[in-house]
Amino acid sequence: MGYKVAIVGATGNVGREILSILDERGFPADEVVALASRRSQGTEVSFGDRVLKVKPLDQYDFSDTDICLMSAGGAISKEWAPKIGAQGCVVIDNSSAWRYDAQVPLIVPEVNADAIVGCSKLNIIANPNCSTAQLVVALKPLHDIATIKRVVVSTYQSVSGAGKEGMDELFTQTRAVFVNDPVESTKFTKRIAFNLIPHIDVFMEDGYTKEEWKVMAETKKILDPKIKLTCTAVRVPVFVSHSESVNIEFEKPITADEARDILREAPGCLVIDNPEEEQYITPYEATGEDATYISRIREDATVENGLNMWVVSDNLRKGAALNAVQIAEVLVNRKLIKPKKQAA
Ligand code: 11C
Repeated sequence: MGYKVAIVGATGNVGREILSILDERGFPADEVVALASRRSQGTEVSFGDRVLKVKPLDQYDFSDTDICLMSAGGAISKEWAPKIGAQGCVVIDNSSAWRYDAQVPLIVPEVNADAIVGCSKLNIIANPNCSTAQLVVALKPLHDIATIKRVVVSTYQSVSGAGKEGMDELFTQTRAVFVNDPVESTKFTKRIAFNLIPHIDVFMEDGYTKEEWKVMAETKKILDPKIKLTCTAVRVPVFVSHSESVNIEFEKPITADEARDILREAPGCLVIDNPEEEQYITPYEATGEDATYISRIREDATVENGLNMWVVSDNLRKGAALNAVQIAEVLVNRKLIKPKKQAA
């Protein structure tokens, strides 16, 4: 007997990706239900070779559903995740609504799967921000060996991080430039086509953006609160996959060769690093893939025990949908959840 799984936000970029990853990985689901707002009722979404008709969230009874994968924005999660959790259904939430709640585990399975145990009384598990997920997958194996003191990260984030509207705006603006039409910005604060924008999410009082704050706060919660981290987050005219330039200072010595060897063996990581043969990864190449790619590993001679590296991953997969499905797999594989139908 398998699990009953609901996807909230099934019509969005991440919801559709969750459906395709559940199918690709053969998740042990007997039934998969696609949910969204009433506006999307009746819309059809693909699940493998099947077509699911989207049902309205507010008319759905979660009492016989085991796992709810949620990706419908913070306001929906804030309101619905506790109600769904109270019906005995474990919510894996992709929004930022619950990530910083001390009662809610924030999980990247390659890094802190053990933190799921005794998951919150709320029955909510949070999925991190996309830029954090790929970063901690690459940092964790190095932290285990040489203890990270400080990280300086600059992100190059694709427009799909801002949803379908972000992708549409890059496409429309690019076409407008070619046909000499006026270029209008509605989703982003400035033009994104043939440009980049050092502003993702709102500005905070200290001058950082909320996106930058998220990377700092989440890395500490997932990996180690002692790590000092500073971030500059930049939107770039790329459709899918986020890239990061990462400068790390360690407590103990570590060479670029040692880091390469460690990362080659690390879960979720794929090292492509032979610049002489032009072997390094770009966001275009990482799209549709599951790995966190690491390239350009080199020593930083300006500090003691310093390394630089380039980290790229598909933000809709490892940064969102794949990580959420991997959390569900941990629940199943570690027998932390039993199908309700079997339990009855
Ligand atoms: C972006 N990282 O690229 C954001 C999207 O907290 O889950 C994901 C926001 C979040 O715009």
